[in-house]
Amino acid sequence: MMPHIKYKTLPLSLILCVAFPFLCFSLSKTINSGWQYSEDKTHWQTVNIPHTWNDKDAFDDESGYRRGLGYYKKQIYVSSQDKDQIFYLKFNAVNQEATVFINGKKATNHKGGYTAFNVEITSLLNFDAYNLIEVEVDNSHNDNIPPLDADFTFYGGIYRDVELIKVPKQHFSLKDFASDGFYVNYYNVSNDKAGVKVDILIDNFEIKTDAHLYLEILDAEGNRIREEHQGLTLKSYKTETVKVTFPKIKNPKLWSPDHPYLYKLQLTLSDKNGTILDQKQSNLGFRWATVDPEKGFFLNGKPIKLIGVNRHQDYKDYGNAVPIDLQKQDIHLIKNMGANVIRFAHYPHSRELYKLCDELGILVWTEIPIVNKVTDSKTFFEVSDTMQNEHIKQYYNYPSVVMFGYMNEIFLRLAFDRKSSDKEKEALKTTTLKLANQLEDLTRKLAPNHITVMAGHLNEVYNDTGIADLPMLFGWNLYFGWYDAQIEDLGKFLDQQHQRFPKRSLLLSEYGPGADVRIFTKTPKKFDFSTNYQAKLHQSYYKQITERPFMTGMTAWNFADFGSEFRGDAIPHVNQKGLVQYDRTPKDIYYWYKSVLDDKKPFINIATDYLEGMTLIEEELFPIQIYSNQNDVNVSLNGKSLGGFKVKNGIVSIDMPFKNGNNSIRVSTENFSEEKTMQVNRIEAFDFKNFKRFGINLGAHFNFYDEAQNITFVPDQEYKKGWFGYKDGSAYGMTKDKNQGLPHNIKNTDEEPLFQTLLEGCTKYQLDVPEGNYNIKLYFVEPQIKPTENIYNLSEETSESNKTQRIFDVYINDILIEKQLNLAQAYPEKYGVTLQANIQTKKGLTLKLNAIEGLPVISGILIEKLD
Ligand code: GCB
Repeated sequence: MMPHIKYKTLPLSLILCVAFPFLCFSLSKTINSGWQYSEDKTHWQTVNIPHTWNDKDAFDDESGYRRGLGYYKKQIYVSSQDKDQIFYLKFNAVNQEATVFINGKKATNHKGGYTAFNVEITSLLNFDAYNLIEVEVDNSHNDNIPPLDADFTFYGGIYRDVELIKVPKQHFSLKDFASDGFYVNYYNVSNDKAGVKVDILIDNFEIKTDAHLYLEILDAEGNRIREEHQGLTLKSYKTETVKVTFPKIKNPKLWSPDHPYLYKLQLTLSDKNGTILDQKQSNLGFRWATVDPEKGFFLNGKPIKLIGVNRHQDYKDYGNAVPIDLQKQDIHLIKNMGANVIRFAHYPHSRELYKLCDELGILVWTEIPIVNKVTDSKTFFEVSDTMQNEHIKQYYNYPSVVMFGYMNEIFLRLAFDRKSSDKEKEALKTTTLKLANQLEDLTRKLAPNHITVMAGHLNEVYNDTGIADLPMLFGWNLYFGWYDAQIEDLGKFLDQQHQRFPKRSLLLSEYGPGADVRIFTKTPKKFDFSTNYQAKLHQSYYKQITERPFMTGMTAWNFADFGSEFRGDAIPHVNQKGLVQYDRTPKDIYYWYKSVLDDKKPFINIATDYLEGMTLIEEELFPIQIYSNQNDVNVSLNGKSLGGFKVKNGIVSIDMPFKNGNNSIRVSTENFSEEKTMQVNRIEAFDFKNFKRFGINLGAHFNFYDEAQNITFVPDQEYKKGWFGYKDGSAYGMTKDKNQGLPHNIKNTDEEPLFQTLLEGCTKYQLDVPEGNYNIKLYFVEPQIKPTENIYNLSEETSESNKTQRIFDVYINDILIEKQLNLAQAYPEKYGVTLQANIQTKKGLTLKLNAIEGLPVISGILIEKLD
């Protein structure tokens, strides 16, 4: 909406500028389209910004992602009409090192992939001609640029907007770490009054001259409620700092997640004749945030429990080059879930998103990517310092930002380091502390009204070194019930910490298990990747945090699944701890959070991540969770009422007597209802009635829905007469032993969860199917991995290599299917292998794996009745 301006009080030129904005002389435009990109400067292709060269290869099993150089070039025409203007290029983010050339001459080099940088290019331009911009981008490992190491993919490329900025010789400074050239500070903010001070930097690219500065504050309706004029004399070729203090505003409307009321600050610079030179604006939100080690987080003097998410910026099929509109949908989804806080992890995200947090009412923790370890090089220290300067100065004016951070799990690599001597480790601790102190001081100096933060992993080193007491708020990233111990241990740990360090304010800055929507089980277990385990962990954590007043809050890891190239979770190269999938389809747990956090409108969700094509066996009941923010709900199945239920902790859990075929669940309150239909294949035990296809996930306690074949592989069991199961052998996989069991990237398949669990030492498996002709598919993989290939794991243990050869013959009903199957020898490492055969039987199928050497292994069986 156009602000309502009282023209009478403005100089003529300002009136003209407001009425005819084209009269303003500063201009910033994106130049994102039609860049040429090459990896070798020989073969060029046309691309648009945002762009990354790792959107595909970071998910490719064979290639791994290319970390190295990428070249970009583009021509821009500059007219001599603009010869009195000053030109800048602004790169909003290039990962991770960029060298910019204009017409063949080096203009700048920038290190760090997540903050913006500007370069002034005026003297390098040719007028009335095309000018060549070239950018050499490097995302190879660089010991001087954080992050050195982290659990996310470092996609290379120019992945945020590139802007061409053209300004008159006097303008709001573009030189202060690519900030907007002004910084908003609030003073004496309370319910009764609120003060605003603005520090403004103005660059003069000429000899001494007079200018005029005009600042106004508009309310949300566009009414001007404050204005300040200031005459200036700008020194020759200097940057001037101007401080403007507005008289306090009475009875201000405060900003909060529930009422994100925003004022607007508008800044106008004009020359001595009143001609407008430059304009800027910013959101203003009156709020003050504090933390208390006993009572938690306070906003505007009121306690509020911070409950929200961490967010990574990448997105399925886009890498980090995600269109901004798609990214904005994330923020809406997060708000819709009822969250009141986002930790933008582990680096600054697009500025547009912070602006959206201002508007929607979400508190923000933002940080720079100093993750897992540091080095003691001078350059690393300098780059870290510059990065935090850029970060704070570029993100300072968003009222949603209340927390500035600078390190995550900075002792992670040290804790796992088995090579360095004690002396070397001590030296690294000292270096890390030195950098932490330096950055803490810098952050407090640059952002004196913000809360400083840092996050650590489960290790005493954060206490021993005292690093946890540097920031005003310390975040623990805790994975009890995943990498460590049990879900219930969270509260105990936090209580102990609180007791030992009563002056320290705490946040649970990360938590959560991996979860794959294709995996479900009645008996959720650690590391099974089931959505049921995800529900169990999050629901318990929420309870444990909300019942502890000293905890400021919790931010789930992670809002969405994200790319982490070296990982082999149930989907390889993806960290699956998201509340929503990589393409942002919500997992059930997202809706559970909504049911406990958002009470604005009645809400019901039937948790059905895993119900697609479900197979159930005879009388089996399956527990279904229903999520709602209502107190009571009525539930019916296939038109028959199952009764009324009390909702506790947002949940009603019901063992559902599903029938074979389509089932419809209806959940209702007085004036609101929700319905879902699902397909169940109920197979009757002991006679295989309703049986057409039957899949078993060998060695697993969970169901796996295989989308490509549209079938659910049921959990394994010991043989029961007339039914199916193993006669010997033992489960080997994710849940048997943490290290053995960590999921690995299995090649040649998308059905990892089927392969990742298996039976070892099984020589006989029986299915008592009726007479018929069957197609039988057997799934195999050699499960042992070398310790060096062990994936990212926060536990202290390592796996041992005991790679032994296994050779076995495969028979079905005494018919030889495969002689001397030797998976390790005949196939590449961790390669999914299937064997298929048609077998006619009078009664039953008996699979025999006759060992010649070592213990036989098998991952799955799928049988299809042909007639
Ligand atoms: C952590 C890290 C985060 C990882 C996460 C995980 O503690 O801070 O970067 O992605 O654990 O999933 O292991």
